[in-house]
Amino acid sequence: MLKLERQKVVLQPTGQGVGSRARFNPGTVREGNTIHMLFRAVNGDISQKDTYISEIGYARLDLSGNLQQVAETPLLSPSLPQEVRGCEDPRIVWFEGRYCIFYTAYDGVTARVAIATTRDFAHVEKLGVIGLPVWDKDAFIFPERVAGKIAYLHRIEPNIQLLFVESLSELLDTGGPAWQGHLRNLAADTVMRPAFTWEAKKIGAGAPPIATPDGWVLIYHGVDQNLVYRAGAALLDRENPRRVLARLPYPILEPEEAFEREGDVPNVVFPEGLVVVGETLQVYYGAADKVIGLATVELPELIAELKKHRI
Ligand code: BMA
Repeated sequence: MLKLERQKVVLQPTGQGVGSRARFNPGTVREGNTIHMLFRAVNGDISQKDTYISEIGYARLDLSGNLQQVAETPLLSPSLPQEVRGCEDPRIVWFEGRYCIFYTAYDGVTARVAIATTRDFAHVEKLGVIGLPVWDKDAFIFPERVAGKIAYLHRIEPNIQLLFVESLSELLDTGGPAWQGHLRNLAADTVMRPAFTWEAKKIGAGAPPIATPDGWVLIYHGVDQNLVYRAGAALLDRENPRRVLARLPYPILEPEEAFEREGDVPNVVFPEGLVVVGETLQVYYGAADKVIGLATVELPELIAELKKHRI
């Protein structure tokens, strides 16, 4: 079995600044020799639900995952009615000239997907919230068009679905034909369903996938019936990513270390950011809803292992 190799805790709360009590679930993107990271940041106490509201903070790392800077103010904070209870779980994609940020907008009742864009991680524009009447999260677009279209992966529990659209505005228009057709054909548009005991309750994608000649490498999370969160890996067809080419039957990372087992929510590893450095795949993940860890694997080894588990 192939497992991710833990490297270190890269970011944790210090009692001060953005995310003074919890810094977790990081989206990442590489720009040259810099890694931009956005993370879920909480200043409140999880035992007092009315103070437990997330914002999204920014940090910069070098290519070894060493922290260079944490911004003093959050990049995204609740301002829309759909996110009064928090902006959570950011994923970042460089797409057609700017960074697109996909995050969870939570109003205390329903979690939805919101989109924002930035060029510099200092100024940000909120494009809006995808207004489905159901709980929907764990979403992002692929980093490049697939067969000319924007490929959008999301999770209406307990499965992972994929929608093709022409534009981000079409993605925000849930009343439009693309979304309406998708909702009518949700079963056919489903990419992955829980298949193994360790992911029996629900699965959700993870991090925007990495393009390789063998297909898209997707890292996702699986939740078991005891609410333990683990990380899994799959390979999706390059031209038709609704087709799963391979999927590992076992998790590649699971809560084992103290910082993954104990925190605000126990027994959680929650990958949201991938960075490729040479042949190494870096996986950035939230641990126990408290801190951020880095684990790695050699990309050729992961692909070779995936190929042993073709579907
Ligand atoms: C999910 C999200 C994540 C969190 C996980 C475990 O539903 O809220 O932000 O890490 O639960 O608590």
